[in-house]
Amino acid sequence: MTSATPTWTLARVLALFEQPFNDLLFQAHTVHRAHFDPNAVQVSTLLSIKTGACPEDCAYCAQSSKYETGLERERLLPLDEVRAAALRARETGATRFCMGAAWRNPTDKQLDKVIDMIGVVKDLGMEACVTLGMLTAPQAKRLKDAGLDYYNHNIDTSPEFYGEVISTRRFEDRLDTLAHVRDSGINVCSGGILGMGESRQDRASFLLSLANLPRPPESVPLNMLVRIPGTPMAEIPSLDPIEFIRTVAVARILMPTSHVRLSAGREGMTDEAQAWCFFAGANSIFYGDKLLTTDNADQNHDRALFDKLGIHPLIPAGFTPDTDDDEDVTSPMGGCGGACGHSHHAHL
Ligand code: SAM
Ligand code: DTB
Ligand code: SF4
Repeated sequence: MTSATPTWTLARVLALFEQPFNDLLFQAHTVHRAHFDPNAVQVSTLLSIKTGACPEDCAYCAQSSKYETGLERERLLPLDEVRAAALRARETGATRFCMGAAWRNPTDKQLDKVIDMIGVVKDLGMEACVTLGMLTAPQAKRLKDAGLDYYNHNIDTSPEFYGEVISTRRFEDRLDTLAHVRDSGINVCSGGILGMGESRQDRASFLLSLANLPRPPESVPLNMLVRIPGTPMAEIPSLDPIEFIRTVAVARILMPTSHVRLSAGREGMTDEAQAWCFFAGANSIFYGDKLLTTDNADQNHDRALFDKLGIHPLIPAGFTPDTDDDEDVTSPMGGCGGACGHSHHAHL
């Protein structure tokens, strides 16, 4: 007998959503335990390497040039600033460093600079991720050759709701970039935003689109909309946290081996809501004071939350921080060297 992978349809995904909360969470947690250490959470830190003045019109975004959000545009960060930020991220316990640029797509010259940045992050022994907008196949290949581990490119929402959010590029354009990333051998990071006024059916269709990619993404960021004053989404009513938790659970069931990341919007979530998300199958977070342009959950608070929940950071197999050249660098053990009694696990 072969073990059948369920073929998900929109009706079946909606049926998952509509179960009683306890049934859904039990199912999701069971799937989670079958594939992951339920107490390990992957920790990434974000840096905006090129902020603002983006030509796209994503209705949620602080960085779109189409809206008056009061954000100051910045030039591409110099390499030494990137290195300093990555080092700080490593010191505080992140194992992956993600760099985002407010571009529709990078030029080849811009890519040269990003490739240097990837080299710097890899030299620090960290996993590297970038999100630069649309890519061509040769550009994806260049990033792979530079040692890039993950490329983030979100589908953002369902194909049906997409037109309400962005008009300057198509859903299919996103899929093309994801295919180039996949074909190059880079791990795919793709997810989206919840709470943009989409329906539950849209949330189901959004997750189904990710699960039905030729291969599901290795990493699935789920962002709760951060309402940015000046954008068309500034006044959207907030999504019920219970519905957000349900969405995490459905993502876990549909994509059993993907890392599901609690991304933007954690700052506005209670500890209890985050704890439920971890139970439902979320096993990655953005950690650090800032996301790209907005504040993230406080680092001390995150450390305390991990302690309260008995969660430890996941140390990836290839994580080999080379501390020789950095006098003030502590290890991903958080600097205690095991002296605090957590020697069998790293902690933040
Ligand atoms: N410019 C590139 C692009 O869009 O492909 C990369 C950076 S972009 C800021 C990365 C992702 O961040 C977006 O696709 C979106 O899912 C998420 N994001 C941006 N602004 C957000 C907000 N206000 N609230 C929640 N998520 C947001
Ligand atoms: C993703 O899905 N979320 C991150 C990352 N990918 C690049 C970005 C969140 C941005 C939140 C709004 C801001 O800080 O501007
Ligand atoms: Fe530009 Fe990315 Fe923001 Fe869209 S989400 S406006 S592409 S920076």
